[in-house]
Amino acid sequence: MKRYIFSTMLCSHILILVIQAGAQPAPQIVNIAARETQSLDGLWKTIVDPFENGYYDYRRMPTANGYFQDHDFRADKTVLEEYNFNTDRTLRVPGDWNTQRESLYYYEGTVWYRRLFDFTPRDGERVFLHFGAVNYEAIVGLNGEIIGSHVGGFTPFNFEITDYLREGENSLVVKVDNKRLAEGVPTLNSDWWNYGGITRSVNVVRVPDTFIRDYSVQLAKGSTDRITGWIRTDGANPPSGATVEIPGLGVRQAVELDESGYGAFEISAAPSLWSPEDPRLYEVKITAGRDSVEDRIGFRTIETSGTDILLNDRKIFCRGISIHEEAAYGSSGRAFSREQDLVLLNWAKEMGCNFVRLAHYPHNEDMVRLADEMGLMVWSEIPVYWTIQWTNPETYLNAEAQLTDMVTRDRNRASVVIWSMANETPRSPERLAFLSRLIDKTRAMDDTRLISAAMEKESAGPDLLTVHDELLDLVDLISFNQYVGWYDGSSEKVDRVNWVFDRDKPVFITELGAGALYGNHGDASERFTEEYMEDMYTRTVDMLERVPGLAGVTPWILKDFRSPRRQMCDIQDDFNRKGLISENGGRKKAFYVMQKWYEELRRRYEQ
Ligand code: GCB
Repeated sequence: MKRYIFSTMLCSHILILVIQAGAQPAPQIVNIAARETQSLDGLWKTIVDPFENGYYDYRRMPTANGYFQDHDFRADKTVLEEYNFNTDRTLRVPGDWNTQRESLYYYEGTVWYRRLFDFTPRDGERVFLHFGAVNYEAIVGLNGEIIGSHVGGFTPFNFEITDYLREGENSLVVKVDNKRLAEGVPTLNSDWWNYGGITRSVNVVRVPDTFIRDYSVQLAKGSTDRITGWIRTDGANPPSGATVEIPGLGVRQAVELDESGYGAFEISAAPSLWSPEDPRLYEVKITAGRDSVEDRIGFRTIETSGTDILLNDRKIFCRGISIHEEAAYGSSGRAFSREQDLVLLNWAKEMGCNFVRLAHYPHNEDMVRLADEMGLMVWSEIPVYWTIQWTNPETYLNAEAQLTDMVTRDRNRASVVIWSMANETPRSPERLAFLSRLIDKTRAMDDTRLISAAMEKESAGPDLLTVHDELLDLVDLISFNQYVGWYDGSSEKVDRVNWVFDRDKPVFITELGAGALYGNHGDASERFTEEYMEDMYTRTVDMLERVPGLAGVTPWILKDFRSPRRQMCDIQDDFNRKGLISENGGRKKAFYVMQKWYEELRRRYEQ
């Protein structure tokens, strides 16, 4: 690829062409943890740049001639030059900037990050730069040259940097911009904190010239004794064959690769099936030419039959909870480590869950891998939330890219049983067309999991509720959010409400809840007290027992989480208070209502 100097502002129109002409990330390399990596986590130097002094992107600052608006800013040297990074102001990577520096608490804009690192090239190797996630837009420069850009705050991306690296010291600069955009995914409006920053780990990844980039290993749809999958290598002259080994099953299978480096396989094997009670994972080793990669994979089936969800052919009830990817204790903030994830998932376990809804975007990879190990089924979703620009082709491509990256990263995780397309999106023909395309795309990538979306309820008569949504014909579940007893009437209404559905599919309530400040006590009729929340949940449990075909529920939400929409002083203080647990670990009374009900359900279903 032809290169242009990142820092030469006079060439900025060329630079913009480079970005627009698709300095896109390379196809995603899966299972980075199993690779030889050099971690770039740690303290990075930073410059906060709300006016975009360092770099103007004319797509956001259009002028008549398409050049920069204010020529005063066109210095020869930009913030990309070393002397401007002569600062002690650092931010930790991974991490959001909002909870690391007080002045950035509400900040939405650009922060430049720089990190120096030493590198020693080796023959026969290719090198990639892998980001777990950057929210929202990242433009990446290495040694003064742009290597590419990425949009979307919750999915991994990687660039090949083999030809950009220098022996010795290298300078990596990332422009991170978390400004909300009307055409973005999510769009301007949401109910969670727009944490900016390099929010997940950054790694330099070394792989052989031709390497295993991606693979799928899972039970064939509907089968418990056939493992199917494929392997995809990347690089010139791929080997003609690969091997899949699963020592725990005595499997060693040769796989033929075609000229493009792709090969599919099918293996007869009868693994012990993964389930919440017995989350069995098998060591899997894939070898192709000089490359090999190891993973731990579980095998299970997931299907529906009428109103039942069947895991390994057995009817289950999904005792779930919704979770935002936010750390408990301390300054809260975006969760990024296994330890932080473990706190959240252990709380879900303590409540009696066998299922988690990872809302409202793909969480970090550790979360899903831990769910695999701990026996928690996962609902995974992309941030197509509320009112996306349904007719904007760029918005569609953005959503599809996030979906594709989520499925690519997690398709080998047994815990993930549901891919969800959207949350509470108002009905319209344009939205239906948009979501249908996403559904088709998902089924083409993975026909083994259930597909859904969190829809909205509607009235079907006095105190009678239902879901009427054209999407119901395309998805596997009747899944929807409902807040009877909170946004819809007060607690007494819960007792009166009944539900009716006109589809023979499992019903899944993806949200319900009420807000309470932990430690705020009062009468059960007083909103935001623990007593109101407890009473509302107690009545809701009775209502749930009346919902025909109910196969799962994920109340909103495990932990109080930050949201700029939540401004009630001394109660909310920037936190959505619907958590069953406070941000510092206080179990609210309603937590025990759910725990008790889930224990009953567990016994009932003997899970
Ligand atoms: C919803 C949204 C969720 C909000 C929640 C609330 O329906 O899906 O993102 O946080 O309600 O608390 O209002």
